[in-house]
Amino acid sequence: MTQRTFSIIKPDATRRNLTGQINAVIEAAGLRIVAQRRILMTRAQAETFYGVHKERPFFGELVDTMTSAPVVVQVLEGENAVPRYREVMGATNPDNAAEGTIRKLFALNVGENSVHGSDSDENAALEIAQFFKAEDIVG
Ligand code: FUP
Repeated sequence: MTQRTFSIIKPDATRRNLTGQINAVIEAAGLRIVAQRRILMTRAQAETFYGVHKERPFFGELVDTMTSAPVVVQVLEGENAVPRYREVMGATNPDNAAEGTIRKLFALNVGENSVHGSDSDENAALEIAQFFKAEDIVG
């Protein structure tokens, strides 16, 4: 089934000029980038986006990190895009990420792990809607 998921290329990766290399891994995995924009997230955007983590001890640091440099927000489309992209990203902590995954290839540590990808269809729809208008997604 063709699905969409939401992706972020995070500050640690944009800072090291890895946008193109990460996009190449995404495309080689059969996912299509159907919308993409480079932005500097505001604290309010990051706090909304990571709202589920607001009680966690790392929340402040997470918001600091996500607003520290530009990010690239993306909509990816493909067969089972949500689980497929999770597979391509690898485990949250790069120490546990499988060979060939984006996080194994590029992530620095659990807090600077280069990419975000939605964990369910429901969250994908909410996350896409936070950053993109329907007419800006061209599949
Ligand atoms: P993921 O879905 O793989 O991005 O992982 P989570 O939703 O569990 O975590 C979201 C973000 O919180 C991570 F990408 C980085 C940050 N985080 C930490 O900084 N420390 C942790 O122990 C767990 C997550």
